[in-house]
Amino acid sequence: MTAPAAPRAVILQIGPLMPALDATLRDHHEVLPAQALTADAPLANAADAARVTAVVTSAPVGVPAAWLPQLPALNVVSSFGVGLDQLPLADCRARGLPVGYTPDVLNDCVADLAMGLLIDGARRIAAADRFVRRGDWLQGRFPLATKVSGKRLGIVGLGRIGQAVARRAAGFDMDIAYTKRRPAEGVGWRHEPSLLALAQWADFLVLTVAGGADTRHLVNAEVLRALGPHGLLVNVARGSVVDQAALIACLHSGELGGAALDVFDDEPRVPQALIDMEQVVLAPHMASGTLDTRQAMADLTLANLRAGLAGEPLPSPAP
Ligand code: 8YV
Repeated sequence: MTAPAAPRAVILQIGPLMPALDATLRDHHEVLPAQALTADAPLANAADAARVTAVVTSAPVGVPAAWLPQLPALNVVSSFGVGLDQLPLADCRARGLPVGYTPDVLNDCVADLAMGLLIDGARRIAAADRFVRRGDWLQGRFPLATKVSGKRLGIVGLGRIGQAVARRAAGFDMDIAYTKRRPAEGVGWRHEPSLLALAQWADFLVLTVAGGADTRHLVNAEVLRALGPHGLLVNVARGSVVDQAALIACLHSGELGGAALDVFDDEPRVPQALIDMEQVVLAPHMASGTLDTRQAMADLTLANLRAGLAGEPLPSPAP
């Protein structure tokens, strides 16, 4: 880790982090592990919970709001990742508790993977790899795929990651439009207020919008049907943004052409129906998963932790 270590603290670590970050935390602090997804209380021992001065977690795991009252000595929550949907921000704010997260440093890698998934979904690279490995090439040709360059790309949520996707897509001569509550400032791409209209127009629909209650099942059966039998859905946002049952039904019926997914409803469980479909590309929530980016995320997680423990403003506070 290049970031300096925080003063020694009692850290509640929720879920595993990257091994180097785990090790740095253990080297410099007393670390008490907890499992956000299974426990009602952060720790079996309430006396231990009362000693916790910092929580370190990751974006997909977050912090259960019900745990906060059980952690009276807490000074800071530091989350590894950009997503805020699993963090009890309002409760933390009410308590004056700083929350750190790691935006920006992952924009490139998430956008790179979005483009990779898009190209794979259209050109069927993973399916072609399976075709060659099975020896099917000896029997005949691989089916023709869908052209990528010059197509219509719809982006749902033109935040920092969405804009990085758009810049990459411009290199593929794509016609780019996006949906967002208000037009993004300083960008030349077309704003389309209606998601349904965007899906109807687009060949490829890429989701980069934040997760959470506001966007839950934003992409429903109607939107998927609008994208249509030749359309491709790419999701690097959150599983919750898509109605997964509707997605499976539309792929089955052929009302939607294909999907390339990095995120799911109940990770790491992926429905067998998706696994069984050749027109679906599957990835294990790995969009930010490069050594370079995860290192930068770890550094920022530690920097936020250190500042919070020292009572200083966080370098990257959650909004
Ligand atoms: C995870 C993510 O943080 O940043 C986010 O919101 O979902 C990811 O970058 C990463 O997969 C570690 O769990």
